[in-house]
Amino acid sequence: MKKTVSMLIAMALTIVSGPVLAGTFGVHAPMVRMVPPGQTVSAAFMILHNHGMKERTVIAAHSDVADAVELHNHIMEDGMMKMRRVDAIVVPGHAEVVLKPGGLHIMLIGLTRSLEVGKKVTIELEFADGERLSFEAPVQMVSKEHDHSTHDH
Ligand SMILES: [Cu+2]
Repeated sequence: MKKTVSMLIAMALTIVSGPVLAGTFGVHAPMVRMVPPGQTVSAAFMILHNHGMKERTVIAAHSDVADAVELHNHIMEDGMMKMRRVDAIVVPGHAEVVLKPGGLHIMLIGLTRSLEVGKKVTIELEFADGERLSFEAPVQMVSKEHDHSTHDH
């Protein structure tokens, strides 16, 4: 019992003093959509996992692979799926938000280099509290048809 209590205290101390992002926020299975040479836009997908209790808000994303990087979502409008820029992606405490084709995604506009399968793209997430989280996302084939799958199910 005493051991458990001290362990809990140690854990609590780690959470408070340690790097917040590394400890409580994870990016899983990041990927960037492969696009043929000449195409100027692509998108990045991933799972954002908030292991902490506090809500985390992604307000921007950055990458040197594109001139502009925007947070996007797909919404239904007049019976049509449309892509829209969003100001933020909120990840509630102890929750996951999935960025996937047909849903939330990170839009890469004005590609500065070709995206060949297997290449890695560095992406940085910027949070509302000013923190930043950088990670590498491999370029992968993501089928276009998949874009509508979330809608059909
Ligand atoms: Cu988009």
